[in-house]
Amino acid sequence: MAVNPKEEGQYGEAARTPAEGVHVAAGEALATASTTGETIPSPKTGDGQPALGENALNNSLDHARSDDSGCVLTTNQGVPVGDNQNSLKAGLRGPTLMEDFILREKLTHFDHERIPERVVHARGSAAHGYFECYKEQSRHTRAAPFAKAGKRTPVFVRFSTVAGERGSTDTARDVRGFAVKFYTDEGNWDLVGNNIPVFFIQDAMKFPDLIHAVKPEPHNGMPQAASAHDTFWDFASLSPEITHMLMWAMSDRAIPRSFRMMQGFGVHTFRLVNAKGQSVFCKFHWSPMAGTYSLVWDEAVKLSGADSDFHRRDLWEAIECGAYPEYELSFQIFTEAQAEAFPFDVLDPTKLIPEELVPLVPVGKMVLNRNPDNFFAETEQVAFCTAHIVPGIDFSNDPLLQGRIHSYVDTQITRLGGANFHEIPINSPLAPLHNNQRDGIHRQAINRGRVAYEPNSLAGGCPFQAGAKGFNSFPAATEGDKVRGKPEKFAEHFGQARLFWISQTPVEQDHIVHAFRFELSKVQTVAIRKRIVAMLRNVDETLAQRLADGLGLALPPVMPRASMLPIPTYPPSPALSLFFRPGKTGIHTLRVAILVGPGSDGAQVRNIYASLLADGAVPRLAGSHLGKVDTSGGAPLDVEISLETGPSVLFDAVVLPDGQGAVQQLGGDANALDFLRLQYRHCKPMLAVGAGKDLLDKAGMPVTLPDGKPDPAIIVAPSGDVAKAVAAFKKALAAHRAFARETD
Ligand code: HDD
Repeated sequence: MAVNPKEEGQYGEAARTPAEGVHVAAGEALATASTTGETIPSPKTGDGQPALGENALNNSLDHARSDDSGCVLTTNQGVPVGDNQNSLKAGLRGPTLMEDFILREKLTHFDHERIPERVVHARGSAAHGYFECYKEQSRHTRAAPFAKAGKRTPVFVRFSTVAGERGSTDTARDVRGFAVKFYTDEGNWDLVGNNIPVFFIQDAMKFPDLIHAVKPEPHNGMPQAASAHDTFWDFASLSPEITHMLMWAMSDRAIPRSFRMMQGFGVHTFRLVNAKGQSVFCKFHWSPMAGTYSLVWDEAVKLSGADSDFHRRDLWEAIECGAYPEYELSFQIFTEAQAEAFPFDVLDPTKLIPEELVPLVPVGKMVLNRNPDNFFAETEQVAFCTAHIVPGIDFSNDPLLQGRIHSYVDTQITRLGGANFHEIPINSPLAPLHNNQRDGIHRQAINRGRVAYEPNSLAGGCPFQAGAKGFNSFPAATEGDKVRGKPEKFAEHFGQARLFWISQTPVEQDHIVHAFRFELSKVQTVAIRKRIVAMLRNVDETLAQRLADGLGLALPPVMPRASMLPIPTYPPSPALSLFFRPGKTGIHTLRVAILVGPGSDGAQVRNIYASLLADGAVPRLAGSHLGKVDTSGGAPLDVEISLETGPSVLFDAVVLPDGQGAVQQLGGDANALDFLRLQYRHCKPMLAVGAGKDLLDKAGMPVTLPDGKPDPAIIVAPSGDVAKAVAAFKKALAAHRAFARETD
């Protein structure tokens, strides 16, 4: 049975539904309580369930979908193939014949299966969904997605890491891409953003240098998916404009717990333009309903070994089980006159606009409700381009954005093999497409008629210009000489880096210091380490001193500043802390291991399991090995995950139920003891019932904080009625971690 009752309709006609038993939806296991034997309805986030078939993009892709059920194997020419096991030979032991067109077609196609990976953001995961407008925004923009309250626009979203190659790990310290393609009534709009609101550099001219520095070093191809190497920090230490971004990249923002738990930002200042042609500036912000949460560094490193697809799997499974990721879109609107008064330049992408200065106005939400059918056809071939804007949106003069307008279309020509990449189904607009562009490699459209030019009389002047109804660039005034240079405010690099630092909680500050220390300890050239510390002295002396101590360096002289302007001072911005946006979805989708063994209290385990499941969490029975274990009461339990394959980092929390026998077995299992130590070290909630507490003792886990106060996320309860303890555990789980315990 499909877990998501709406899912059937999303895949077109019933005929395409795989036969019973052929296919098990990934979420099915998730919603089936194997211990109770009951099927629990899938957990849902929010109320944004689309009606069947409502996702307009779904229908538009139908013509390209292919399903082989019940079909005969054919060549690419549709010729039925009699034997797909043996090539054609001259005699059983003889040479293969040239005429074997079936073998040759098969091998030729295989030989050309790969396309170049993206030069950056090569590794990514994507999903379909829709954007729903809360309230029409015609005062500011005529863009179609914001035309009416309740209006839904189909979207395709790809999340990515920047530096790693296509097969690299998900949990590298890196910026995450957050690219959204809106299939609007007036053409495709791509909002190609990141999970961090600022960028490394100020001008597109520097982008190839930045990427050459951060990618694996060219002589030996190392390291993979990591900025912790000399070339990156060499570039960074000589580019003070990077300072603000470094603060974000060294924070836990760069190791999100999930794509579902990170913000997204358009980064640049854009323009909104209304139907009267009036314009305001705007920054775009996505905020996840599940809250902003991150991994801790040691966990991220270990996750790379335990499951290098951690984020991809998390996104896929959440959607399969109907816990649709949701993000709220907000505008941050300001006028040119306001912008003039800011102590920074709004065209400088290394600067953000504090929310306290210009508040966020929520305008709608995005719901991701369908996984792609085919990774290559959709996730790999999707082409995002900042040049793809629609009437109602326009560019600013941000020099980074201006360069991007060129680069994205350009790169697709190599990556997707020509100028017709817009005809690949995932890239095709839902809006009608009519122009006089013709031919080119892999052209799909069969354009009729003899007219492919404009003006014409032979085709009645069609297709005709849309005039005022079409896209018309906002007539922004320009002035000045042709010049290679930067405005003065661009040269001030430290005010907002300091703002970020002072807006972090002490835990977040600690993590930033540790991340700098880790990265620079990997750097071999001492002069580079010193330059970074010298640079950070412009941000905060304590930060620089702590880093110098961590690297065993004497504090170097402060790095001279490029600008003579005073460093602007900002009041702390609470919104810049990760903890500012707690989740609204409770314990939904959080993974809890219940460690069981022979003699576990079966009834208690079943109760806890069902209670967690009822609130949308994902409980799992974990044990020394797979198979059934006898319980102290009731039917045996089925161990779903062995501790060997399901280490601590794959779980958000742990439950140790009562049962002396289980404690005995697990207490002698190094995997179980490691599991507990890492849960503890990574500050995760723990519930120990009855004898379960003995296991904590065996692993050497204190249940109090270093100052003697009780650990808020270690709940110890006597056996018997555990309802109160489970409630306290759920509360701790909803908060994700208890950093008060942190020992690192
Ligand atoms: Fe970029 C991909 C985001 C600056 C050139 N970029 C790419 C993707 C994201 C971003 C999310 C992956 C899209 C996908 O999933 O397919 N890039 C950003 C942001 C930037 C930024 C938020 C700064 C604010 N990028 C940037 C500059 C340039 C590029 C300055 C070049 C001048 N980016 C590219 C690219 C990529 C790309 C080379 C690689 C693959 C692709 O475009 O389709 O053209």
